[in-house]
Amino acid sequence: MNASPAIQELKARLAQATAVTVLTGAGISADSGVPTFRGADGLWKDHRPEELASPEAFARNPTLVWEWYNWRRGLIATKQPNPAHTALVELEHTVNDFWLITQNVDGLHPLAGSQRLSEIHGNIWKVRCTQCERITVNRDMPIAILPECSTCAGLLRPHIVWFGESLDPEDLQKSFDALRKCEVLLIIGTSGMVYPAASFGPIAKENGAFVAEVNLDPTPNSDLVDVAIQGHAKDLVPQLVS
Ligand code: BV8
Ligand code: ZN
Repeated sequence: MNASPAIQELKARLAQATAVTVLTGAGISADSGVPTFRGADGLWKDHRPEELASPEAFARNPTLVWEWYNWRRGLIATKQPNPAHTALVELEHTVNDFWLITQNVDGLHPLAGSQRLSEIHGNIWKVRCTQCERITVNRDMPIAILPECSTCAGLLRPHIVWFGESLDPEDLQKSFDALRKCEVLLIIGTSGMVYPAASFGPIAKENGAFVAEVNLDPTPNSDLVDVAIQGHAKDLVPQLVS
């Protein structure tokens, strides 16, 4: 089908860019069957995000928080990357200076083969000891509740950035570098509500990047971007990259 002028322009810019940064959110995994956070089938529908994804919730009731993460790990374990994830791996191999910033904790980008990426909100398959801070990959399904560190017997928590917690300074630095130097920033499948990721579009814009958005719906970013393309990421992203 002949692509719209917006898709053609974005495709051309991606083809000639030497530095491209991509920011993804839950929408890119929706086509893999992973529920989004704030959509109709939202993961949060029976829980408010702050209710469970916060250090206070974990301190108050670690068992409930681990039960919720076990449910999510079980769900995500059955999901595969979709053509949008795969297209970003292709883009990573063709663009000279590429960086992927994802807010997703589902691990589908690394599973698809993305290597030049920052998982700025962590990864649901990683756990961190609350005592000795050791980070390990744990794919137990389900994880034993309450999980203990094999080194110091401390309580393990998901290695995920909860609301009210700061992001890893290294991830932030890497993200800011990528936002400053990119010629094109492609924002895919995020509602643009959660900070600091919500400020990444404006930062790239300030630095002169061509900013584009792929989303089912308009978002707070839509007024800012140079091109907003509406539709499913699994259909649109491969068109932009091929
Ligand atoms: C921090 C891990 C400093 C948990 C997550 C008031 C004002 C401003 C900021 C704040 C405030 N109050 C508090 C804050 C700070 C807070 C924040 O931003 N709150 C928001 C809610 C207002 N941020 C923080 O706390 C961050 N830390 O700021 O540190 C600090 C330190 C101390 C005290 C204060 C501040 C930490 C944020 C990280 C939180 N952790 N996840 C877990 O997953 O278990 S965030 C969570 O939301 C996920 O990571 C998710 O990725 C992220 C963003 O959501 P989206 O990815 O955008 O998903 P969503 O469902 O919202 O949207 C999906 C989109 O896809 C939609 O637009 C939809 O249309 C589209 N879509 C759907 N299907 C498709 C599609 N698009 C294309 N194709 C499709 N098929
Ligand atoms: Zn430990």
